[in-house]
Amino acid sequence: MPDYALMNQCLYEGKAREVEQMTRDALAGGCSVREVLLEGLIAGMSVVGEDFKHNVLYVPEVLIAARAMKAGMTVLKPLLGPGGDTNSTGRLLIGTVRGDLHDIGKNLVCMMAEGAGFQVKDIGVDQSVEKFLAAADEFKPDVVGMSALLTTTMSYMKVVVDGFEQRGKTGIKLAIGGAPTSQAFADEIGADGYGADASGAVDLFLSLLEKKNAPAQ
Ligand code: B1M
Repeated sequence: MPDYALMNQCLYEGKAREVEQMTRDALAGGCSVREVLLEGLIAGMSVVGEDFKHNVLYVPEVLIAARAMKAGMTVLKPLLGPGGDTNSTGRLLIGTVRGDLHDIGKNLVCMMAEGAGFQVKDIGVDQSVEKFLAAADEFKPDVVGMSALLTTTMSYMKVVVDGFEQRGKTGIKLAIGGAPTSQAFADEIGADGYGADASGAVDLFLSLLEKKNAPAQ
């Protein structure tokens, strides 16, 4: 059993190399990708979040911790990569909405979606409605996913939803996620669904795909 408390502490202190090595060691020791992700990485980041909230940590420390988290995620990514039944999957366009620079959760969603066989186009952070629309024209997604971590940026999701509505969505399903969002908020802004976490997001994308491909009644 890996010392997840130590791994969490290393992540907290931003020791990227140590976190990367511990991630490798945990996998080599037979731990599942899911366990290492949840117990080793996400648990450590939650403590960072709490201390950030209470002004124990400030932006530079959080950025360094985020870099350590990404180092661990880089090891896990190939193991979450495409495999399985690619016939049942679709195309996902995803980005963090305008004004918002948070991308760790979005990146995790991308990895899990790729793991489920989705073709993923990630347009990055701080993306305007125009960028979402232009990327959709080019990539032709089945699902467009939006991420927001700030209460001040989540309202921009409605701008994106409205942008797609005004243009006629042509069957594209719109999904949202990120800590301040909820199913109630998705309903309020007219999005097609909300995913609470990365695996919930993948379940959502799959169910939206099923709805999209269902024969019209
Ligand atoms: Co920011 N930050 N931050 N931050 N930051 C939060 C979000 C905050 C809650 C911290 C706090 O006060 N406790 C707070 C928001 C408060 C609020 O709005 N209610 C906050 C703030 C205030 C800010 C700044 C304004 C701080 C400042 O400058 N004064 C600033 C804003 C910058 C900006 O975006 N314009 C800022 C900056 C930053 C950093 C740059 C330092 C860094 C981001 C680095 C990066 O992402 N590259 C950062 C970080 C790291 C955080 C915390 C600590 C961690 C976020 C994270 O990565 N979590 C965060 C506190 C927290 O969340 N506890 C915080 C781990 C990740 C795996 O979870 O992102 O929730 P999460 O993603 C989950 C789900 O939400 C979901 O699945 C993911 C995986 O399970 N999900 C989706 C996400 N997207 C989805 C999309 C989907 C479906 C599910 O479908 C499409």
